[in-house]
Amino acid sequence: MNRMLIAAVLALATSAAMADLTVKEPWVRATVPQQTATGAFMQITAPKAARLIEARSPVAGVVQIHEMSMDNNVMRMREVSGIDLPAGKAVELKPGGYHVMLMDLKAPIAEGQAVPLTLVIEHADKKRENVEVKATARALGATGDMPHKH
Ligand SMILES: [Cu+2]
Repeated sequence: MNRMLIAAVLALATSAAMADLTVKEPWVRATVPQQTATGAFMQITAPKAARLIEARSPVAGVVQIHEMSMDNNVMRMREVSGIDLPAGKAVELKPGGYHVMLMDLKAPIAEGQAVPLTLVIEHADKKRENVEVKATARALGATGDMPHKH
């Protein structure tokens, strides 16, 4: 990842923060040819209790909110109706846990690509807010936080 891209990601994280809610380090797992689904991960902190109820992305035909868990030593994913965001507490969407599932991908996602995501947040008063983030694609198998190598 080059420096300009990192700057762009940081700028986007800042603009998301102005929308009242913080989304840190959004990223998407890059895909290999023929792969039609992938996951998006991030850390969301809501200043007041809220709920992530929906996600959208122009790169995918279907976007769902998933939870991954171990069931008899088998990793399983299931769709959930949303993720609670307790006030002031960072909620992590990460491999092996909650994630935004991007399915029916329209094209492969290359490492370094910025993937636009819209997070639909429902506040306690039932008002909805769309939070736009750009998730950076990381190579298959990559984990951890912002890449420091290169
Ligand atoms: Cu999934």
